[in-house]
Amino acid sequence: MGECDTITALAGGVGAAKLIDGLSSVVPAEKLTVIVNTGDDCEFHGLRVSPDLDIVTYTLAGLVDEEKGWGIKNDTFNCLQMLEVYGHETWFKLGDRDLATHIHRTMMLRSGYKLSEVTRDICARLGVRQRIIPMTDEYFATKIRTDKGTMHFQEYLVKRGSLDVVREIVYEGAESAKPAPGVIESIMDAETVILCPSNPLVSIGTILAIRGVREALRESNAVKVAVSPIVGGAAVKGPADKMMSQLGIEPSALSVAKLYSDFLDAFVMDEVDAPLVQEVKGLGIRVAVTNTLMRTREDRIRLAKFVLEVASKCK
Ligand code: FO1
Repeated sequence: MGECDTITALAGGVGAAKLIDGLSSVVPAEKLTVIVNTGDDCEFHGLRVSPDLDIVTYTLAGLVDEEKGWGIKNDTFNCLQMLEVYGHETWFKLGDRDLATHIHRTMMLRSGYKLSEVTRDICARLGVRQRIIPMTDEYFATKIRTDKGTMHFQEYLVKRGSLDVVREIVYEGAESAKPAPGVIESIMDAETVILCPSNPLVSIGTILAIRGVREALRESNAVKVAVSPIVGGAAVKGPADKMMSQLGIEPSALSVAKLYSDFLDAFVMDEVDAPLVQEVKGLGIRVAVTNTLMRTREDRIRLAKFVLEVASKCK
């Protein structure tokens, strides 16, 4: 792999994990740090579930269910079926092997370990050598205010199928949650910071809502490159486009670039969005256009290489 910059990636769930998987095959493990959204974290059946941390960790460990992009491949759901017999809500599909992760995490948290320590332990046990850091060790919950009431993001997304009209995103805990150890340092010390193609409001937006993160991105000498999760006005996955338009933000790659324009050096967007190039450049951001869809492992690696090339041209 030769000489390589130190890289810090800001990540949400499935889209981010694919790019990080691509990066992992071109960047030595010890050079890659991933800061992960924990706003989606939720308690189910008394257990702490950290979906985005698990998606990234399972992907790098080669355990992820590739079809769904989350959970463990070939998992079974016996425990969940029995919970249903006992009358519990089972809309969040936790597999038997996945449950072991949540039991282990919850036990460690109850023994007094921080989420960042638990994450390090899980990574070590699953053979993941990249550094994965939760954005915060403290309470933070993404809540969605809709006409049907305010609900946790997972309830909005999974239980109710993101059908409610979003009126406001509430970052509960943002005033008090401190960045986890290594978050600010890894942004300040990196040569390249990559904002993965994740929902700019509820995945990257939550990380940016943590005290000091946005300031660190502005101050860091790293080259900062984002990959658009919006292609041709639609989200590649999830409700980002719907959420943006319901909140009065046009769902476009340009809008994503605007959300990051105070610190971004370069923006990678899909070739279908080539007509927006001049407008993004008008924000004072370099633009590079490529096929950003990651259908195969080769696509992931190709996009990762492309992003690194764009970053190296910004130096
Ligand atoms: N997403 C779903 O759409 N349905 C599920 O039942 C579901 C279960 C689940 C279990 C563990 C896990 O780590 C992730 C899971 N996800 C599920 C994904 C998750 O809700 C979201 O994709 C992320 O929170 C958004 O990044």
